[in-house]
Order: sequence, then structure tokens, then C-alpha cells
Amino acid sequence: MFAMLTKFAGSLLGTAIGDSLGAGFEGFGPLPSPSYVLEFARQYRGQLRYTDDTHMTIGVAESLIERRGFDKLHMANKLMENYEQQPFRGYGPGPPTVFRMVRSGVSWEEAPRRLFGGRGSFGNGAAMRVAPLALLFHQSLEELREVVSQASQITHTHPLGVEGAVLQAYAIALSLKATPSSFDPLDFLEAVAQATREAVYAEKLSTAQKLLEQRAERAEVVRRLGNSVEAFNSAPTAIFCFAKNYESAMDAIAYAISLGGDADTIGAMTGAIAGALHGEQGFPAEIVEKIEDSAYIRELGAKLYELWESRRS
Ligand code: F2R
Ligand code: MG
Ligand code: MG
Repeated sequence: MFAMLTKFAGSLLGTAIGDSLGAGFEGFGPLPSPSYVLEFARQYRGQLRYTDDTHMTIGVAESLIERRGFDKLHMANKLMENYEQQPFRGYGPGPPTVFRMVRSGVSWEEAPRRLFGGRGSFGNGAAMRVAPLALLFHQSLEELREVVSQASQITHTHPLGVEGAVLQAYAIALSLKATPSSFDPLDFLEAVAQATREAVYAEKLSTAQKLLEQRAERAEVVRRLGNSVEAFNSAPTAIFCFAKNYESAMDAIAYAISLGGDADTIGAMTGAIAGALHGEQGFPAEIVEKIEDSAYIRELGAKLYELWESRRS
């Protein structure tokens, strides 16, 4: 049995590696191959800087640790304050708009509901930051759904934005409880599919199982699952990228980024799931060292682990 401590750190570091490596390719078309990404990672000299995906994940973790559990108002303020300190992290338009509305007096309940003509956001921003919640609440999928729904609605109130975050959290929780030697990717995809309450996700996760069985080409994966910023066009894709490459955390991230499109976010979500299965040792030390703030991110994983342990007893 892998030590839980390294799995907690691995999931947060996996988020940061996928995000930081994918950031330079966000908005690109498909890359030549996953090996191209691995070679880029090996040869890159200097620091790999993270974007909003990791920055918001750090904020979620910081809030859980400071409050020793989930406190929606504290988390909302933490995400807003972190954004105001570092607004240059490539945030999607929705969250900063929410933060500005709140600063001008609109309530936290109302502000995210006003986005996109009153429909709320179905961007992947709630899903990309969900790893700390999945780690802390992985033992009860019912509680995980409830907490993730509430945390998502700080910025994303559209049901499809929330459901993407819930499924990404389920995938991380399942991976955390599994071991690489006994992992079955089809069973994993089926378990995530069984959990969904939204038709578009059920359809995509069913497609993911077929694509895995058929050993589909990357172009077909992008065509059927998507690689764009909407949660339903990226969370199932990340879950598939992990399932297809579950034997190696770095291969999973490289494959995800190689699909192009929202590469940092699909890379981050894939990395969070893969890191939860393999632990920190799933990532080469020379790549972890290149990631901005990797020591701090590892420390957040350790603190979340301690919090989880203390809540069990
Ligand atoms: N912002 C980016 N990438 C842009 C380029 C960044 C550049 N490299 C730089 O450094 O400046 N990436 C980040 O944004 C995504 C997460 O977005 P989030 O937090 O979900 O934001 P938002 O604005 O709520 O949603 C994203 C887009 O989805 C579409 N959308 C959402 N809800 C919609 C609705 N109800 N109807 C129609 N469209 C909707 C919109 O296009 C939103 O802008 C991640 O990729 C992260 O990396
Ligand atoms: Mg980003
Ligand atoms: Mg992105």
C-alpha cells in the first residue's frame, strides 16, 4: 500500500507539473507526440511557472488548512485575495469578474450567478482547482459531492461547471484509494461514469471507455471528448488521459498536453489524478525541481495529509 502522504503531495505536485508544463502550449493545436512534451520537460532550462490552475489550487489548500476544514466564505475570500496579489496568472474572465463584483458590494451568492447572461459559468475553473478537496474528503463520495458543489459555486454556478468539478474530484478520490499494481482503467472509467448526474458527462465517459478499448488515435480523442475550456470538454478528457496512461504519471501528463487546446488545464487535471495514484515518486525529481514553488506545494500536501489524519481520529 502506497503511503498516503506521498499520494497527497503527488496530487498537488501533479497539478502543478501539468499546469506549468502545459502553460506554454495552451491554445495550441495537437503537438507532434507525447514524447515531444517529455523532451521539452527534460531539456527546459529555468523555472516552469504555474498559472491560475495551480494558483487557485494553492488557495483552496491554504483555506482548508487554515480553517481545518471547509469554510466557503473563508475559501472565497482566500481565492479573491490570492488573485488580487497575483492577477497575472492567466485567469479565465469569470473569477476576476466575480471578485470585482464582490468588492463593489454584490454578495458572494449573487455575483457568480450573474456571469454569462445570468447562466453562470461552465468553464473548467472549478474542476482545475479541486484536488485539495478530493484529498481531504475522499472517504465519503457523498460528502465530497456536497463540499465540491459548494466550493465550485464560489465562481461557477452552472450545473455543468459544478458537475465537471465533482467528477474530477471523484476521479482523484478513486485514484487515491487505488494502487498502481491492481488498477483497472475500464473499471475506473465505469466508476466515474456511474457517479454522474448529467447526461453530457455520462455520454462522454461512455465514449471514453470505447476510445480506450479501441485504442483510438489522439485526433479521435479530441474530436469525441474535446480539449477546450468548457468543463464538459475537458474534465472527461483529463479522466481519459489518465486512464489511458495510468501506468506512468509523467506519460499521462505528456499525453494530455499533447492533445493541445486547454493544455495547461487538461494537463493539471490529469496530473492531479495520476499523482494521487503514483504519489510524488511518480514524477522525476529533476522535473519537480523546475516547478515554481514546488517545495511549498509539497508542504501543502503534507499539511493536508496531517489534517486528514487528525480528522479521522
Ligand atoms: N484564461 C485562460 N486562458 C486564456 C489565455 C491565458 C494566457 N495564456 C495568459 O497568460 O494570459 N486559462 C484559464 O482559464 C480557464 C479556466 O477558466 P474559468 O476559471 O472557468 O473561467 P470562466 O471565464 O468562468 O470560463 C472560461 C470560459 O468558458 C466559457 N464559458 C463558461 N461559461 C459559459 C456559459 N455559461 N456560456 C458560454 N460560455 C461559457 C467562456 O468562454 C469563458 O471565458 C483555464 O483554461 C485556465 O487555464
Ligand atoms: Mg491556466
Ligand atoms: Mg487552461
